Amino acid sequence: MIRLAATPFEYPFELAHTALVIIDMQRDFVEPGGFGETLGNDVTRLQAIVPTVRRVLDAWRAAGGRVLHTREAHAPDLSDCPPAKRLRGAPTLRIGDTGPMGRILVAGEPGNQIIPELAPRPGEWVIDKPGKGMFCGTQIDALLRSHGISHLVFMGVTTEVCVQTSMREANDRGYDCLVVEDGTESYFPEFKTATLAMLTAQGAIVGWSAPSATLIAALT
Ligand code: C5J
Repeated sequence: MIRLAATPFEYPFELAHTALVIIDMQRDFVEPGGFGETLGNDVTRLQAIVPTVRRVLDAWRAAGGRVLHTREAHAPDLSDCPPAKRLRGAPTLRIGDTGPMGRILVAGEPGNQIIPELAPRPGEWVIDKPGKGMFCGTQIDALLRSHGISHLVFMGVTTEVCVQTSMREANDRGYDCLVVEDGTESYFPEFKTATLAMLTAQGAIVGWSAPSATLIAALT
């Protein structure tokens, strides 16, 4: 049992029953020319966390923990993309349009791949999800339960969209969840700060948070 110093109080977890979940560290969000930039965002903010995410991932792998990578991805025929999601707002390119990294947010396209620094290794789970939350339209819950996973440690992007939505969905399904504070980022710094506060408030109403250094020290 690892007893991690965390906010708002200690987070105890067994490595054998915990998965490290890395949300959507794909080129669509982190590199210029992808979905994130089509929405008008400065993607360099998200690039800044890559070394931290890699350090935690390395420590987790070395400790022998399970890893789940997600990608926000739609089928090439967009049959799993609600028209409301595609048509909302005024992005420079819409989901399914062709940009410099291939079709925006479409499975199999260059932009949909996880960035090379964090590339999944054989044996790690890689799940495409059509929604912001990782349980919507996926078999993730069955996968985790069949492997006895009861605890989830989250990193990835963006804090207030896919990370927060996935953590809330997981909390409602009974998983004990922690987010790595410097292993997640938003295009909007104030949204990240507010998200970490609201997830951990009211006695960990959604879950816990801790810095990467604390987690890495506990794993090694
Ligand atoms: C967004 C995500 N922000 N992965 N997706 O649209 O957070």
